[in-house]
Amino acid sequence: MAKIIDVKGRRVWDSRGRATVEAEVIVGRGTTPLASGRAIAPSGASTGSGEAKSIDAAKAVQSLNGRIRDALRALPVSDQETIDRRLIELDGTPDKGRLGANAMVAASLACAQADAASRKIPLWKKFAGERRVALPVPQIQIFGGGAHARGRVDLQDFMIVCIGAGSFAEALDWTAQVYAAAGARLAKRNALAGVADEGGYWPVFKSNEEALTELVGAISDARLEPGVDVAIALDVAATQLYRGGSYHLDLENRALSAGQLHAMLMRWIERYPIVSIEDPFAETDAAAMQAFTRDAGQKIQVVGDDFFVTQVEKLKIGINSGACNCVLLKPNQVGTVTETLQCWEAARAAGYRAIVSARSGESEDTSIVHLAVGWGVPQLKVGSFSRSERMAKWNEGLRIEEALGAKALPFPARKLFKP
Ligand code: 2PG
Ligand code: MG
Repeated sequence: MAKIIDVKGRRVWDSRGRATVEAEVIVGRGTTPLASGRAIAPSGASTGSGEAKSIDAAKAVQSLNGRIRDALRALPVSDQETIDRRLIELDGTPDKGRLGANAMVAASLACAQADAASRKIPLWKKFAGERRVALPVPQIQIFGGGAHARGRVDLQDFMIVCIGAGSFAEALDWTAQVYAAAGARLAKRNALAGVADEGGYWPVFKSNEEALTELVGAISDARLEPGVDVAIALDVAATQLYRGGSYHLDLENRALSAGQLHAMLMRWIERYPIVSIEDPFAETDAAAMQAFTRDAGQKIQVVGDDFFVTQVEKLKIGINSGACNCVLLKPNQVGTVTETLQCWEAARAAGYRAIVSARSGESEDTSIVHLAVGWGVPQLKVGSFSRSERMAKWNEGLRIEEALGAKALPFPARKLFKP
């Protein structure tokens, strides 16, 4: 059985050009190295206040090269739970601020990678074991706004879901067509300001609703049928809009009460082929989240991101009070692989859906794609359809789909989102 011989921290750079941390874990028998695994911590811009706390990258490197290395050495690398428990105990704080959630998540994922490498299996297989798995259905951003684009449009993510696609590869083919069509439409109108942090277009629109009409137009331009082939998913990231008890749509120079935002979103659900809305209300506005789930939850996915921050206690409160029906799973919001898995297991047991998600600050690391496949999480969100930190993940999904071949379970899009 391979044991952890060494852990190294390294300061590297993320997709926003900001310093982050990479962990490298070396495993072997005795003192003979057999294999190694690496992982890079991502970072958010629209972070929930309850997220595990990342620390300065240089300090995270010190954590890895010092305390984390000492604590993990000699542990069997296949025992992810013990590794993660050791990290949690060593940190000893509720918010992971001592070791740093960035150092912890990099270490936790790098151990998983090293275990898979030492057993010469892909990472997804470590988690799936002999279970049959499917590729997750992607949510792919076409327009980016909010905290990722200096607020050009107030809502953060206007995404598509290829609900009629028969495979991951087909979903990406359709996405390429929609992404190109959306870009062409914007360029024609001189409304293209650039691309936002996750590679979606940063549009010059007069209203948030214009993004929806343009998105429907782009789907049609791509010769796909809105609501049948391709549907829309939104991340309102409403915590970012919430000031002084109301929701500020700066682009439209107006502030909405929770009731008005609720009514606006309900109207959009009637008018546009929307299948999923993430963080429709602020992380502190539980009553509004419950009311919205009650009214919209039969029809669409109501996703908690900042609202749950991948923390099982918060998820359980949501489940008991009827807030949301889907949870976003971001390993760095909680700090370890095991705690992320616990959140997914609690969601599944309660009949909640889940989406594995990247952050707005990312890297070439593709571990999360393997987590989604290996755990059987049926949806994946990693940003848009440009910028290599995003494409690395979509392309990794294609490799996994190819490797699974006929052994894959059916692609779950049509089952999840029956038109
Ligand atoms: C989100 C993520 C990814 P951030 O809100 O879902 O889109 O953004 O990483 O900035 O929290
Ligand atoms: Mg979000």
